[in-house]
Parts: sequence; C-alpha cells; structure tokens
Amino acid sequence: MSDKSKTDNEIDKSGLSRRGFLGATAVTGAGALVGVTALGSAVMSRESWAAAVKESQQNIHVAPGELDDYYGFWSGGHQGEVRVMGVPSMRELMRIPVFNVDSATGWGLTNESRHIMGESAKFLNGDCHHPHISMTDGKYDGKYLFINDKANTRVARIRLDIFKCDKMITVPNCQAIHGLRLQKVPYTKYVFANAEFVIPHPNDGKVFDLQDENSYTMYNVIDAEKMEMAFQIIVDGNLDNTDADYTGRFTAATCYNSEKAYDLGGMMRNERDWVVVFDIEAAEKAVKAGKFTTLGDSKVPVLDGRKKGDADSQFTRYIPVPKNPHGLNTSSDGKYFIANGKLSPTVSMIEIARLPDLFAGKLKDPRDTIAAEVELGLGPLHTTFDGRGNAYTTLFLDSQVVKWNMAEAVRAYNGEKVNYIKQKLDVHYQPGHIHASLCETSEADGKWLVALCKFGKDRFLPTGPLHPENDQLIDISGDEMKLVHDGPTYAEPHDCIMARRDQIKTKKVWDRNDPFFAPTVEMAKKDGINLEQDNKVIRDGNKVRVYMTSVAPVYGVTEFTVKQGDEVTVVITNLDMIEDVSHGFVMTNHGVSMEISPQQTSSITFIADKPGLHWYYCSWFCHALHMEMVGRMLVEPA
Ligand code: RUQ
Ligand code: CUA
Ligand code: CA
Repeated sequence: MSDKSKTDNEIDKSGLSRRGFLGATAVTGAGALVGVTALGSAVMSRESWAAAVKESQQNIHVAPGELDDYYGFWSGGHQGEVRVMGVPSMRELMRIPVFNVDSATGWGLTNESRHIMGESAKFLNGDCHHPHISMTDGKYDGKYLFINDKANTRVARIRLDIFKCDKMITVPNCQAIHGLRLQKVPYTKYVFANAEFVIPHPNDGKVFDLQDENSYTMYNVIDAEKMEMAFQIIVDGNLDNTDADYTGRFTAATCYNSEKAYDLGGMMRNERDWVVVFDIEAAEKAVKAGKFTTLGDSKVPVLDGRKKGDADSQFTRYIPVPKNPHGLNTSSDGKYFIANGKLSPTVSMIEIARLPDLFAGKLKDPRDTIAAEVELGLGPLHTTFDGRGNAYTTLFLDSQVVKWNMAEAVRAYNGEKVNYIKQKLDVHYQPGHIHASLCETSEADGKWLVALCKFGKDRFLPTGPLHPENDQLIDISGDEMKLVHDGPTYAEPHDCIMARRDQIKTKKVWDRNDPFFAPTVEMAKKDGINLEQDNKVIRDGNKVRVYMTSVAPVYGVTEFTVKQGDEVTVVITNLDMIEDVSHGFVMTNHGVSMEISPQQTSSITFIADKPGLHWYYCSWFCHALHMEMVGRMLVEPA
C-alpha cells in the first residue's frame, strides 16, 4: 500500500523543483548545518546588536529587591537536570537534579532519591528534553512538571510545591523517550511520551534488521497521578515530537523515519513522512473493554495503531506531511496541530476540527485535514504562539525566528494575496526550540519569547572548544519582536516552559508528613526512633543506623564508632524551622553528601571500609558557627 511507493515516485519526479533544491540542502546541510550562518546570510554583528538593544534592555531589568514575573523551567539536556530561571531577568534561581547525580543535594546518593529513581538509580546520566507543566482546563495548575529522559528511556515528575523530583518510571518495551506532552483538557490525566527508535520485538539479540512487522516503536500513555503506564500504541515509522489538543480527545506526533531506515540517506528518502494522530478516547475505551495484547513479561496493555492495508486502525490516522518533520505544536487557540517541516521550508497546519470526520471515514484523503502548508524559510523546527493569532517559528538553517499570522497564512494558501509573514528576526545561532510565555495553554499572553539557540559561537567570552548555548529573550509584546537578552547556558536546554509566578505555589519549609521521605520515617518507626527527638546509634548485625537531629550549628550526634566493613546509614532530621536554614552532611573521604532543609529528614548509606578517624561536617552555610558544625566517626579495624 502505497504511501511508500507513492512518495518514492514523487522523489523521482522532483527534478529541479524546490523540493529538489531542499533535498540538496538537506544532503550537504546534514554535515554542514552549522556553517550556514558563517557562510554569510545577513546576520548582524555582535557589536551592532549590542548597540541596538541598549534601549530595550531597560524593560527587562529586574532591580535588586524586585521579583520576576514568570518562572521558567529549562531542560538541562544531556546534563540531566531541570533549571529554574526567572523571566525576564534570566537569572538562574534553582536547579532540580533529576536524571543526574548532584553532590550538593545528594540526589542520586541519598536513600530518598534512590528510592524514587528505583532500578534506574544505577544510571548516572540522563538526557532530558521536554519539560511540561500539568494543566486543568487548558491552564497551568502548577502541580507537577514532567520531563523525559531520552538516554535511558525514562519519564520523571517534579512536584512544584517543593521543586523536587518525586516519581520516575522506565518505559518498558521501548528505546529512547523523546517527545513528551501532557493532556490539557479536562486535566492532565495522561502524560504522552514518544519512544523514538524502532526496535525488534522481542529484542533478544537475534534480530538486527527492522523491516518486518515485529519491528516497531510505540506511543506511550502514562497515568500522570500514579506515574504508571496506562497503555502503549504500536505505530508505523518512528516518533519524534508530540502535543495534545484542547478537547481532550486527540494527540498528534511527528514521524521523520517513515522509511524505517538506519542511515541518513535512507531517512531522507521519502518526500513526505507523516503526522500520526491518536484518538485517545477510542484507545481508552479499547483498553477498558480488554481489547489489547501484552508483550513478554510486561503487563502494560498494548494496542496496534498501525495502518493495516488500507483500513486504518480505530486509534490512529496517518497524515502525510513533508519532510522529516520535527516539532509538533498545538496552537493556543486550539485550532491547529502544526508540524514543522525541518527539511521542507514549510509548516503543515492540521485543522483539529476536521479530525472527527477523518476518524469517522468521512474524508477521502487524510490530507483533507490540512488547512495550509505555510512557506516560512529554511529548517523550521518548532513553533510557538502569542494568543493574538500569531505564530513564531524557528528556522534552524536561516538562524531566524519568523513571526507569521495563522489566519492570513490559511487565506494565502487558499489563493488570496496576503503577506502572512510579519517579521523575520536574526537569532544567534541555529535555533531549535522556541517558547512564548504561557503558549501551551489557552492563556498565551504574548509577552516574552525565548529562542533556544544551539550555537553561541562568538556571543560570549571564549570558554575553550566547548561553547555554551544561547537562550535569547525576545520581547513580543509589541508589533515587532525585539531581542533583549543573550543567555549563555550549559548543555543543553532543548526546551523551556514559562508560567506566571502566581501559578506556582511553593512551600518554604518541609511538611513533616511529606511522602518524599516517608520510607525513611517508616524505617525509623521500626527502629523505635522518634526522629524529632532521638539521637541514637542502632546496630543490626553489620548494619549501623545513626539517627540524629540538627539545629544550627550542631548535630545531635557528634561522635560514633563503627567497625570496618559495617554498612552505615546516617539519618538526619533538621529541626530548624526558619526559612532558608538548610544543613548538609558530608562524611569526608566516603563520597557522602546530602542536603537537609528545614524540617526535612534525609538519609544516606555507605560502607565504612577505611579504619581510622573520619570527620563529618555541615556543607550548607547555616550559621556564624557553620564551620564548627562537625562530628567524628571512628572506624575500628576489623
Ligand atoms: S527536540 S530542537 Cu528534543 Cu524538542 Cu527539537
Ligand atoms: Cu549546618 Cu552549616
Ligand atoms: Ca524521512
């Protein structure tokens, strides 16, 4: 059937058409994408920018004593954390370790964090791309932030009352979770996560070739509250980015490897790949009715959403779009799924109101859902919205952000003479994601836009061969986009999200009943310990548990003795109630470090394998006598 052969024919006929040209760009560009700006498109010099933005910079100046208007949550990419920024100051407020190990807080080292990471605590790396905030009725509810890990196929949740990761799951039967989005309406019941790579099933070391029907990838639907798999949907091709609509029924995802190829040339063979649209309600019904299979030992319900012959499945429809599409963005007015063409200079606007007819079999051609193919420039990757009918798309190859009007683009596509392009702004350089304030919600407010540029080149003081990226802040409140700030960032904020500061409500001190450290409280209970009072050492075979309190500037236990080879668990409860008085605990020469914030209980386990005296000390500056907040462990030789 023939989507594939059809598109192959189109290639043969393409000749010197625009498509042919783009094909060539794609081929040469694949190695030299980076060089495009250097080769001389009209990008202003750093110095001329400096002069041009001097005036507008006043708008973003957040003076000492003033607070930012927005929280920004930045993905830390292959560094594995989430960073919290103030917008518009672009000051970094906090870091939230997630898929990495963090020696300041002890994330990845403490028992509490390792309990949350589960089995996957053995991985010391991660690669996060897409942070998204939970929603109710299409607006941020400020409860959770979810983020993917492409490197180790995980999804994590961060609680936005404490800014800590509280759940993490490994998605089964898949490799590389990339695109991630949340259900917007009626609320974030589901997290949608794309597994990018096609793998054989079973993946038992016998199959290296991916052409037969036992090789596929899946769209993953995760229960957001339980953080458990709800179901998986098998698809044709691969999966890149995804987004959900404002009715709660549909989601869509881009596929760039409809060819199921293994190499660059193969993945660019088809002139069109596709957007796959999912009917989440239909899928949910099928699962409830028990109409699913499972894979191997996994109990997760699996639905088959592949096109079989000419009859599409009940859960999916495949809409061909050009070419190796990347970002998938739902317009904040709820009208369109927008697929960004990457190797095509266009974005495809899929009209969501036509999707019920597509699923009901009332449209002859899936392409009848396309409201417009909008020509924008070279290398469109992601699109964002200002709530005033305009969209903003990054052009990777042109190193530009293009502002365009959606209604006018549709009219132009239908033959009217309208110039839907409002402005093209040079950015520095090669932008990937783009994000405007509140753009993923129905409250998109058109104030600030961040273009996340993959290359910083000459914009900052040189830092050796490895350069920072450049997150540029752009004022979009007026008719014209104005670049107001260059923000160097460490590898690699693929994406960010901004919420109004009133939408995020944080705790200033821990609640003693917080589930974050509940397993440790449970352990203490079994040991007959009152964490808020007791300073005691408990021996249980070769396991030693040291329970202590902390009040600035003293630990409740300032000396203890163990035997060489003992497994020692230090449990500290910080009795300080005063905002900002966090303590730390470092056992020298043991790789042991953790944070204990006001009213928090933290614990860490290590082997006392070196006989001798070992000092421990507080690592967070908590008091004038912080340096004196110490204790000694004696390890007696075995
Ligand atoms: S992807 S540069 Cu990982 Cu979000 Cu588009
Ligand atoms: Cu306690 Cu420093
Ligand atoms: Ca392709």
